[in-house]
Amino acid sequence: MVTIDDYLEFETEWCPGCGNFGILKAIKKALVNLGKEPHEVLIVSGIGQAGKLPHYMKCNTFNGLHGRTLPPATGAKIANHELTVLTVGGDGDAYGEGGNHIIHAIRRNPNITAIVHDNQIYGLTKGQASPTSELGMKTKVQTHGVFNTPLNPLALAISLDCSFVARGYAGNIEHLIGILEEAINHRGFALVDILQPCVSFNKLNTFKWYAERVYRLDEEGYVPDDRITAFERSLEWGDKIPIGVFYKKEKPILEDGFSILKEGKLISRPKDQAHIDELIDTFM
Ligand SMILES: Cc1ncc(C[n+]2csc(CCOP(=O)(O)OP(=O)(O)O)c2C)c(N)n1
Ligand code: SF4
Repeated sequence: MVTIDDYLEFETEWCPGCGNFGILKAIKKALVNLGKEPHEVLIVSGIGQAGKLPHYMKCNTFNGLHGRTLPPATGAKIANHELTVLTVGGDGDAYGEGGNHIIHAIRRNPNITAIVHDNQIYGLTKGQASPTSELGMKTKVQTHGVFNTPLNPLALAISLDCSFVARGYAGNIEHLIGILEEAINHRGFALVDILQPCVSFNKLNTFKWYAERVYRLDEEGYVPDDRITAFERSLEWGDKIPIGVFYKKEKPILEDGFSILKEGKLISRPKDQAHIDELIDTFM
């Protein structure tokens, strides 16, 4: 039986107290609770502090370009649709540099879980504003305060009828584990935006700030099956910040469109090297 030790512990380069530690623990625990062995899992990351996460656990990993987690993750899922595929990245990676990709991944609906460490700042590059930074937040670059409207990832995803939309909080690991389990089990594209305090560069959205505001949707009897209600809830931000599953819907996934996958994994099919060489030659 798989245990958390199978995913191994590594020394990290994260700052002490960073919200990323809680997310790493929750991802490992969710995978163990679902009985997933490391060889059955692929984690694709981009660049950033969040993008380092796959370096700190043993499983299949791919660390690609900033903002470009979803194209290789989608390719890998098509090549081996039996893999459990997760992507991880920061809010800059997912919604800034990768903003185009997330929109089209939602439309395609591959069976992938996209995990976003949303610290509302560019952490690795030492604290510039990101797409989710609050209006007025001052940084070393935005010295007069952020004046671009923050992107609301949940509202965006729900407006595009994303098949699973949730928000977790790195300060409530038990709750986050449950959300991740549900997201990974969901058949379709699942966006899990996680409030992740960056203790070094975001002095506004701290653990204390969140602890005073975050509340659980499930404790209010919320049912995540209505798109309009979900959209309304996604706009709630300020004195009260909801966490949990906002919206869930069953719909056809990208893999359903490839009938050849019913015959088994593409990677298990016999390879015709002469045909591959012929194809490569067409690019020369
Ligand atoms: C295309 C591209 N643009 C910019 C950079 C420089 N860069 C590397 S990490 C980073 C910010 C990362 O912020 P975020 O994605 O929010 O992750 P965090 O470090 O906060 O976890 C930037 C701008 C890059 N590597 N590639
Ligand atoms: S800079 Fe921020 S996000 Fe990066 S490791 Fe430190 S606390 Fe975490």
